[in-house]
Amino acid sequence: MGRNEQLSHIQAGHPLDPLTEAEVTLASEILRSEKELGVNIRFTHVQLEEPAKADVLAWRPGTHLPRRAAATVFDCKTGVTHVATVNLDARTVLAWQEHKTKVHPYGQPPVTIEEVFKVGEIVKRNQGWRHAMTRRGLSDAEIELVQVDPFSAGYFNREVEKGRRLVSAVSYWRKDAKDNGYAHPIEGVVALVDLIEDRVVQLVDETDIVLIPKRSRNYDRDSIPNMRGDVEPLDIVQRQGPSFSVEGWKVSWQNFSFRLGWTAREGLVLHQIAFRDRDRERPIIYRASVTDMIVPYADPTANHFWKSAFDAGEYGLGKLANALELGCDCVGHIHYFDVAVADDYGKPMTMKNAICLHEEDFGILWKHYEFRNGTFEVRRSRRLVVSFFSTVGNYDYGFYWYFYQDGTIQLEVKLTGIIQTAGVAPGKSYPWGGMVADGLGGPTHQHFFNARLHMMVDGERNSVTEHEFMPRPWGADNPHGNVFDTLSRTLSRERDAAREADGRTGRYWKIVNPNETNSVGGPTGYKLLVHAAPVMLAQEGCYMRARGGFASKHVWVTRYAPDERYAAGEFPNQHAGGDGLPKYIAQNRAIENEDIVLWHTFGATHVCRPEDFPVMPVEYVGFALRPNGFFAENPAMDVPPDRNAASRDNRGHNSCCS
Ligand SMILES: [Cu+2]
Repeated sequence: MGRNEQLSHIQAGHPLDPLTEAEVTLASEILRSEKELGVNIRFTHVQLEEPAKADVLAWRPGTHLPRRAAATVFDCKTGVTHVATVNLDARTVLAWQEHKTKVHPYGQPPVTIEEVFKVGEIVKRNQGWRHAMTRRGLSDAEIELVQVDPFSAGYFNREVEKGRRLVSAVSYWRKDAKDNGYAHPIEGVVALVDLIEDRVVQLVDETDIVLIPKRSRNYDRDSIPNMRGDVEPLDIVQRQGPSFSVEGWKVSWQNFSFRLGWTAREGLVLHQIAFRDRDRERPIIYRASVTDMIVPYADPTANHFWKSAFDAGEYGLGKLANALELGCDCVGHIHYFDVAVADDYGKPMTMKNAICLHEEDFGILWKHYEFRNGTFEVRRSRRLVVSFFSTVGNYDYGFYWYFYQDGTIQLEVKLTGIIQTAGVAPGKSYPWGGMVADGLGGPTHQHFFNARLHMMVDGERNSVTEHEFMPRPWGADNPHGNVFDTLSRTLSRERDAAREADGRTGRYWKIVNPNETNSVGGPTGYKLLVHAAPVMLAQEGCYMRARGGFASKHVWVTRYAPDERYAAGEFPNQHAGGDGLPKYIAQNRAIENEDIVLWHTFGATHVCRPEDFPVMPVEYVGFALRPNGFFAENPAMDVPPDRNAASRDNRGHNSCCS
């Protein structure tokens, strides 16, 4: 099939469909020829430039919106960076703008895969670093085996870092190439690497030497000789197939429908989430994704104080996504989506099985036993799962969107993988976190995620209301003392809408459509359920806080603006700070009954424990959106009773309860 045929084929699709391999190729070819890009050009992404929202909403099948691609490219010998938009229909470059990386507030494109791999060689060529290893007792052969981890360098207003494209490299001793290096951190040595000049520009080699912990802590199956023998197979059987249907990038399931998208930075994007309520297709969210992360560490020593990875903006959750495999990550009847992306050189590649779609049983949906007349009704709940996993260095993050039959939408992030570690001198305790093994500590840190939810509850104009519980004083209106109030207010301006959760008052938020009236006379809405976990605990004025300002509040509401896409701004890598949500809300636009975006920061504060090693059991964080005055009654009353044909009780009978 020629490229034109492939393109005309995809043009029959939806304007939000991700680029095909042919479109990725075409986009980089147009850029290469029109801008005369040479061999030194690197691409951080080539992906769909989404059409304007108004155009998408007005689009009808059979009509065509121009296909456009967005790309960020930089010259790996000069660092000169351009942000480009390509019109794939007209085969022209629509926009070509230089992004200034050498002037304040800086901000570099994300670290590429090529750069991740070259840092080890650059560091190992450096005589100072080799000397630091020798000082710590390593032979030449051991030095060759050292694992060098490039880590985003952050920004600390040091002269050496200004205008440079950098990563900081920390090192781990390994017994052999398969050994888990994180069990053997080499403290007191940090190499700041210039990725354009391919050299170490600053080396920290502390005078005091901390003994390298040498006990191996491996997790591959060969390293676990005695696996438990009492795990029987638990098969998920769906003889008649799944209850979802997939049409291109559109998914339909149990009245829900949505479209899938993908970007290098966010990974999975959900578009146009809607619920069919009898005969009405009711929109809920126009676009949903996790746009950034920050993982600030709370250890002030040389190897750790600067660690504050923005895993989305500095690396790319989509770029580092895993190929999921049947029977491993997901079970049951699985539908996988492959995603076409660009490699560092703008060439197309397919991320096989990047997105997983499947159904799960989820316990009881609703139930009642009426003992007076023997009426017994129970329904089992199931949920639709759309997920992907991303491995960013030592950590692995799973992003799981769940849809429930009662209209609930949930995002659960699964945190697993290997913690950052710190060597601790024998006999000493570790003051900056928890000990995980002899001579091995885990620095305390926080993980923050920011979900951007472009809301569209029953239409394009929504408001956010805040609610909290307050005891009512004794008085004529509370004669028995049992009354308490639910205080409510509408967030009217952006600066007033940067909010923290409060467990004591049970503070919560609703996204409502004040132009629609529900069955009991109120606006239709969805409730945001959050966890009142700590926001960023680093001090005001600290660089990681200035750069990751989005993590200082749980809830933000902005008036929709197409160029306000990321919680930490467009170029958080080495950015001096101040971009993203704090900057967006400084405009203090009116947000009541407007086209609004709800941004929710959630996360975990992680004090490491022995059980987190060598691989951490999954920790869960996230949020949910539940219909609240959206439906006229429980929308899952019409779910039929389950047949449970494969279930058996201890007497061998089918345990079907209906
Ligand atoms: Cu952690």
